[in-house]
Parts: sequence; structure tokens; C-alpha cells
Amino acid sequence: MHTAVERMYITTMLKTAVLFCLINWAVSEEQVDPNETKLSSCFGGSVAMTVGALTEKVANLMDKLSQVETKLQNTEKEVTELKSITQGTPQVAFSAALYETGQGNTGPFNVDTPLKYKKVFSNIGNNYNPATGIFRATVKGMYFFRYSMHNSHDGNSVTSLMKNGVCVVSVWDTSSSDSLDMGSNAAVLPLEVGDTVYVQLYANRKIFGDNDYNYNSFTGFLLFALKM
Ligand SMILES: [Ca+2]
Repeated sequence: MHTAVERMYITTMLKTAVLFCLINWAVSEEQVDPNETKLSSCFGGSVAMTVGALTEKVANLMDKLSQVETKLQNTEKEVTELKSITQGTPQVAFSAALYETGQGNTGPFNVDTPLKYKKVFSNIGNNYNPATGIFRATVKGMYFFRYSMHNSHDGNSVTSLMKNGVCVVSVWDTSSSDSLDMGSNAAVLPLEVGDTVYVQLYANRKIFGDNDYNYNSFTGFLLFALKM
């Protein structure tokens, strides 16, 4: 398909050629056979060759234009794909275990206390702070969190996954009839930038762990970002 600009270009060239024919005919009017001269001037010789050459040039230009258009479409597609890999999908993921060294009980404390999972396995985006145990979202989105708890052999254990200081899900176990049990819980949560998530050990409760088997762990990652 010719574009409007291309059609205008071809029309102008044809008009120029016709005008050239008319001038040529007017100049050679005194010749013996004017009709034969007109035909010869208009449809044969250099004028016809010029029109043919221009038509061929336009066709070549159109072909090149089509090639450029195809390349542009491919480039736009690649840019979209690259955006989806980098800017389109922020990367947030972490996983940590409670003990970096040694073993034993954590707790009891007089007040509800965030657990500090200090052995960091991964922390892409640095949204998790092992010094406080608190995950603070830097990307608005849907997140998955999961934690596990190991019961102490000499006390009850009660923990909760907390969002902005409010209980979401919990794990509870006693050591009265059987100890050293484990439990876990998980949640998918929508987070705004600045929202916090952590695991809380309740006052006067304790949990048991070590740095070899890492029974107590806290994991979270961004499922997908949400529009700001
Ligand atoms: Ca138990």
C-alpha cells in the first residue's frame, strides 16, 4: 500500500513529465508531422525513461521503508520484554533461620518480641533486616510469607506472623505431654510501601533452635507488584 505522501510524490512526478511533454510539443509544432513528434516525445525517449526510473526509485524506497518498519516493530517488542525483566518486575525475596551460632531457647521475655532470624540465606532487595527481624516493604504488591516454629522442651511456644503489629496467622504448641514438636504457618498478604511483617514470640513463651538444622525459619517474597 502506498502512503499519502508517496502517492502525492508519484502524482507530482507524472504531472511534471506531462508538462515537459506539452512544452516539447509546443516547441516542435512546426515539424512536418506534429502528432508523430508528440507521441514520440511523450511516450518514448528520455521522458519515459525518467518516469520509469523514478517509479523504480519509489518502489525501492517503499521496500526499504517496509524493512525499517519491520525492524522498528521488532525493536519495540524487545524493549517491552526487557522492561518486563527489569523495571516491570521488582525483585524481592528473603529467607533466614533464627540461629547464626549455637543452640538453645529464645525467650522467655517479659513482652511480646519480634524474633530476629539472623542466619540470612538470601535477601534480594534488602527488605528484610536481620538486626530487627522486621521485613519492610519497598514495593507495593502481593507477598507470600511463611515461618516455622520449634517447641522448647521446657516451656510452651506461641508465635504469630504480624503485619504492621497485627496478628495474621499463628503457631502454638505445648511441652507438657510432648515436647520438641514443630509447626508452621503461611499467608499471602497485600503490602503497601512501608508496611512491616515479622514473627512475634509472645511474652513468657519460648522456642528452641540451633544453627545446624535451622528448625525456625522465616521466608518471604514478592509474588507480583501492584500499581501505585
Ligand atoms: Ca508439643
